[in-house]
Amino acid sequence: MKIKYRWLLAGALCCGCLLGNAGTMEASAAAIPMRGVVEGFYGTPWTQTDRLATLKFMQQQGLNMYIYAPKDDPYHREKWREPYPEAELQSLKALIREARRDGVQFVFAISPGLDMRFAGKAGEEDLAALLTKFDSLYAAGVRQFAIFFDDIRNKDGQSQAAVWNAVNQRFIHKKTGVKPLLAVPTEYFSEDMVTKDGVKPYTKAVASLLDKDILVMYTGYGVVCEGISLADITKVEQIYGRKMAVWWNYPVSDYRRGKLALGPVTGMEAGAGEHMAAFLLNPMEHAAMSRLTLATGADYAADPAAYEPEASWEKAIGAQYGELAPAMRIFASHSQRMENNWAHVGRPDAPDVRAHMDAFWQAAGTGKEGKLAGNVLLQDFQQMKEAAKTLQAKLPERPKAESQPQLQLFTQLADAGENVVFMVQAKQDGQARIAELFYQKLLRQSQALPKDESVLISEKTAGAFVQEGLTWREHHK
Ligand code: 14T
Repeated sequence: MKIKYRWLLAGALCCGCLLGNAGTMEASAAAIPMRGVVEGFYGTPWTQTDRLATLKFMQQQGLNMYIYAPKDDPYHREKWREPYPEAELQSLKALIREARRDGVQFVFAISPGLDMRFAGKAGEEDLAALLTKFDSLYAAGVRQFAIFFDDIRNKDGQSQAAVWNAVNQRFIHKKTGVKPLLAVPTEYFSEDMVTKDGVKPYTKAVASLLDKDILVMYTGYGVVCEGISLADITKVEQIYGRKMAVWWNYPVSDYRRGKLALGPVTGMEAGAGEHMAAFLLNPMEHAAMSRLTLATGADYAADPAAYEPEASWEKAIGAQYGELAPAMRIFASHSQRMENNWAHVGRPDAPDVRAHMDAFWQAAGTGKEGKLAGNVLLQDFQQMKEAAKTLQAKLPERPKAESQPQLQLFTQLADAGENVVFMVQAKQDGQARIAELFYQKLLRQSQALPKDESVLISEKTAGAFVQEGLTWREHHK
């Protein structure tokens, strides 16, 4: 009951003030001035309900900026020139009103780079179209704007800078009450800004031409990377001649959609926060499950020097899941690391369980020690299964729907892992026929696992252990 109540409180239908100060983060003097969420992922944009609930949640967390930039809102990117239809405009207005009530600055972003024309008459037309679009959103109540040129082919820094500056001078400076313009350049991570010979031409052009009062966003040394080092952010600060705004690509999961990113913000080097004009987290398309990370990001941005990822994460789990916290801690622990060929961020999945597995394989065949290591692992798998069962039964609707596939896979992996231990123990007890039965079961279990990457959890821990069990069998026939 308690837990459902908390979710209701944080939901769209209720009043955040009832929550009192639970979970509220007081921003210290050292807080990063602008902190919040950039809805900037590819994939199904958040619903109106998601956004309204997130704005309330942000207020509770002391987050003060929401950038509206869903890649797959046609009127944000592909059809950026077209005005919002009346219904969509009404929805945006409701968000703008809610944001104001919540003390959150609503920023409207546009991504015109797919087909914007920069030169001659066509260039003037497109600039006019952009200004008209911004005008309509100003009329709707927006008081801060952004122009993004990420993930496009055009690398004409001079022309892009001319657009940012023209909008800055003809719109941002002219309208009353409008806050500084935000910009995402095409080279938006530091590895892409420089070569061994120095700053690349695009970045050089933008950095030298861009009006000094325009805020520039960047994602770190990579698009999705381990953290922000002091050296990196000061290097980019030097290049751009201003403090940078950080667009943090965690917990966003659009490049690995089968996985939930449920860990804390990590990798922020001491002192880096003092150089951030803004810290904005790009979330998952799963709004409810994004909240664990968002809460830790709020803690980080409120006081970077005092931030401790583990403590903040524990606090967030407790505040958001109440009596379900122990189960959620186990599940979330197995779903933190986001990694593929080019992306790598987040703590490793369940390193404690991974260590138990390593100890188990070390001890396999060593009699008593092997038995003990196996029993430790059996306990882990038991806890995992119980956690999944509890969450399946008791999670509120939204988080349950968002984590359903991963909860199911989590159960499958724990079942199969348990079976690996049984198989190895039987074999070591000299019970070859029983070991064979466990192996047959393991085969069936492993064949029932998803064959693609559409559902992912604990790839290098619970996931890998199943494969390790099969490999072990190959060597112990
Ligand atoms: F604007 C940027 F700061 C940015 O991060 N842009 C996109 C962003 O919308 C997306 O959510 C994020 C994570 O996938 O990364 C950027 O998009 C990319 C970049 C790549 F290099 C998507 C795929 C890539 F290969």
